Amino acid sequence: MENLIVVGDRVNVLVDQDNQPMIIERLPRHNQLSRSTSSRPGGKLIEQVLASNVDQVISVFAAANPEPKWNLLDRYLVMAEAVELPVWIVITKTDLVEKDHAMDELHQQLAVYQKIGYPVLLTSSTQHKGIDVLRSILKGKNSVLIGKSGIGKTSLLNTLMPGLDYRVSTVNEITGKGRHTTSAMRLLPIDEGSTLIDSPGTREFGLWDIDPDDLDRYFKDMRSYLGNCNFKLDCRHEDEPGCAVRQAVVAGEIDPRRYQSYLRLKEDYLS
Ligand SMILES: Nc1nc2c(ncn2[C@@H]2O[C@H](COP(=O)(O)OP(=O)(O)OP(=O)(O)O)[C@@H](O)[C@H]2O)c(=O)[nH]1
Ligand SMILES: [Mg+2]
Ligand SMILES: [Zn+2]
Repeated sequence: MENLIVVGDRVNVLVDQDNQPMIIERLPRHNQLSRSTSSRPGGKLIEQVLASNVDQVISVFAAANPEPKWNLLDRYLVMAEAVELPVWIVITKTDLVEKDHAMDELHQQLAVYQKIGYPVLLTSSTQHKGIDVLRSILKGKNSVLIGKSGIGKTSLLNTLMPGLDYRVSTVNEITGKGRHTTSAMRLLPIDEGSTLIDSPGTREFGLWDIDPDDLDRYFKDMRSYLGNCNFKLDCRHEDEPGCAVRQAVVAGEIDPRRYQSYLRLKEDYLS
């Protein structure tokens, strides 16, 4: 029942004689973003719709504190590809990266995604860097911020909308984790025609309703090789002879870490 109305839904409202609005109907959703979750640890997995009527996903990672988790980004990308939504990769807290070699490493990782076709934006809320570009990316669209707790999603919003002053809190110094400051999804009008949904950082991010056999298609960098394996679309891209995907990894056309990430995600499903 909790998925009946989610952030982003369009509804028809009736205003009663006390001027109280009442939802009488939810209009059909163009799309919805979901993750799988359980109501208690070890419990049955259920679908949690995070948001609906979304035009693009802004997947957010901090340059540091906490460090980016590229396998998690791969998960977000699969989720977005499965519902055919465009994704921006936004990096926050670039002011925390002081050493050149750390910046080089970040750029190296990001280049993998840029090569696949995912656009990247570097930002810093404290230095007000990248904020105007972010604003232009959001223009005229319904966007949703996705990312772990403490990576600076709400800070981005506060910087975009001075005066908003949503609550943010520091990352725990001992665990390096966020404190789950934002506790619910909320939609914010940025300007006429642009809205942004801030989300609570999720501890776990299970994929919902994705067939493990389809995972290869949702890795955009693997897609163009899929029909070329000896076993055609039946190939698992593991140890089959004549696997075009593995050949592309060996040839350096597909990033090995992305390939490992694909195998890992598939294994997560099967376990
Ligand atoms: N140095 C630096 N710190 C930042 C930046 N952006 C956010 N922070 C800090 O990071 C911490 C977490 O920021 P939040 O905006 O609360 O993170 P969040 O992603 O909204 O976290 P949840 O609501 O828990 O999901 C706060 O202490 C912020 O001040 C930045 O660009 N640079
Ligand atoms: Mg927040
Ligand atoms: Zn194959």
